[in-house]
Amino acid sequence: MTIAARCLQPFLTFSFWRKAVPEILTGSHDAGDARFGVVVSRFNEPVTERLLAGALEALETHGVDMDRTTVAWCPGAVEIPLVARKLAGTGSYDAIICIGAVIRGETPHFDAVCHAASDGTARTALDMGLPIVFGVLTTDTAEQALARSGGKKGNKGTDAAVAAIEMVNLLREIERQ
Ligand code: INI
Repeated sequence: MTIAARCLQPFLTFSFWRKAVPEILTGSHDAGDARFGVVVSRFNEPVTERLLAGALEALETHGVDMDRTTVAWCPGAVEIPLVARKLAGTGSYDAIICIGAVIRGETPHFDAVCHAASDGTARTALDMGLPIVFGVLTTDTAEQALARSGGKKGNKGTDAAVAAIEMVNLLREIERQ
């Protein structure tokens, strides 16, 4: 900083012509004391168990106490929203992480399963006022699903867990306003 700029800085900072700046709110990735519920569907289990492993590993890495974490297994992605809603309704969790794998393959009702899972999850989050994070893969092939569950394209379970932590902290920041 030049000497002139250093001399002017106090005036610029405190004067009425200072440019207004927005307040920025962000959620940290430090889980602190937050409690998480995880819903995972059994359909395409070779994929969903990899997603679950990624999610639990991420939670632990960010400081979550596994003794205060619940994992609920359900049949398929269609059932995820109801289980998420029930977990949210207990009041015991700060966020719910939803994990599943819908693979198009030859499945004629692929779109219906995807919509039921995604719309139901989004609605549950709004109804319950809680972060309900969508870690459900929707892919055309099993190879694409494996690549996104700890393969070449990362792990969507990990991403979902990190998003859940961030959302808990962002909502806390907003509530502190
Ligand atoms: N459920 C899934 O989680 N993934 C799928 O790919 C899938 N396919 O392809 O059909 C699937 N179907 C089952 C569905 O989620 C329900 O469990 C079932 O319809 C009973 O309600």
